[in-house]
Amino acid sequence: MISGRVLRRHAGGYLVHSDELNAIFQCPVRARLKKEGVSIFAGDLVDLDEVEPALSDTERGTAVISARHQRKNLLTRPFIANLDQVFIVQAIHQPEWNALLCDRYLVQLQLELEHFRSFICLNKCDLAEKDEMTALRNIYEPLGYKILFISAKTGEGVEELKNRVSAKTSVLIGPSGVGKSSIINQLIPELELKVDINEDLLVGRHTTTYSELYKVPYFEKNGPAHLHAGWIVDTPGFSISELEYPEPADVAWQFPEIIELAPNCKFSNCQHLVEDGCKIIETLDSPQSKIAGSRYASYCAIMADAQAAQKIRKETTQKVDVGTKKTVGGHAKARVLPRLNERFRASSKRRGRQDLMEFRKSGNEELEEGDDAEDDAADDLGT
Ligand SMILES: Nc1nc2c(ncn2[C@@H]2O[C@H](COP(=O)(O)OP(=O)(O)O)[C@@H](O)[C@H]2O)c(=O)[nH]1
Ligand SMILES: [Mg+2]
Ligand SMILES: [Zn+2]
Repeated sequence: MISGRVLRRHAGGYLVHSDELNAIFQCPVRARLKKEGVSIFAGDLVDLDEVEPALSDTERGTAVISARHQRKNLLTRPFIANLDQVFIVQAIHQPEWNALLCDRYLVQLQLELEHFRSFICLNKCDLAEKDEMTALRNIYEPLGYKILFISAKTGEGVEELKNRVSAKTSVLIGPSGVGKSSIINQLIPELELKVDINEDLLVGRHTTTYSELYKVPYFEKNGPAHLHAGWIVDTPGFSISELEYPEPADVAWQFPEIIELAPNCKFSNCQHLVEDGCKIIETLDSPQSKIAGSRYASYCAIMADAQAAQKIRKETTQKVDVGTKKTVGGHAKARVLPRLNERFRASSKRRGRQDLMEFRKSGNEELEEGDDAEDDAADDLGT
């Protein structure tokens, strides 16, 4: 039995890389796993059976995925399993630095992933002034977030990035146009990812419309004596509004500088928004404040969204009580689910999927369509 790493979906199955055999296999999934509702995403580690090596260089070997290993973690936008690190990529200019987007990602990642490290990766530093970079470093590094300044154009900082991604599984996330594909091209020149083209218009091979793990070779400075492969994933850009909203009570915990001061607030359930005796609000005006204005603004914006989403969730629950329902599943396997408010619906695909999974687990019935529904959900979320 050999094991492998799922690189991406392909032709109704998956492309799986075996480190042991140093080869990529085209692998369907054993029917039993499908029945059990075991999901498989890029980055998953799997067992392979019935391994048939390729007979020539121009074709791929085949194998069958017979088991999925326990995951270390799972990113849901897009779905990628077993990440060691996430690089939040932005530019300072073109497009302009967006503090809320960065902070929103940090919150999201911290709530969603375990056992991982996040970095802020500022690309296009050839277009930025030194003091702009210093200002950002002064905000984030005291909080424990390392910033990497790089330029995919001039190559500045790329060596450090190479060192960081070696022997690890990493993903680049961030809005369109900040240079994610350009960075990966610097790391793996032979890949030639398409750059600077509206991704919506593309359906070709190397467009970022699905998640795929790419192998990053790592050469030590004094020659290619020592080879540690890393894995890196490019992602399409997406906007804040597509992220799932956290519970309001969880938000403050994701801001280290707020949590440090919160015990001094007058009320133990202080939300640090408008309350009397709030130490966070008090300190904002002081010149020694450890809380950057931009970070507090992000906190307020994320709280506002989280509260609005919570309100919608409550209303939705009530609506279900008065019987607003929809049917999913089709055929004789239909199941009634609450119909969700328009705004909440997009962010609740994951929940819908969980419902589906639970339904299958509870399952005296096989929900074959479930697999498609799940894949579609993954597709929707991944594009
Ligand atoms: N000046 C400058 N331009 C860059 C840099 N990196 C990427 N670009 C340009 O930014 C545009 C978007 O890059 P792309 O890699 O497609 O961004 P993605 O949408 O995040 O994958 C392209 O025109 C790149 O040539 C950089 O470091 N400096
Ligand atoms: Mg791209
Ligand atoms: Zn407070």
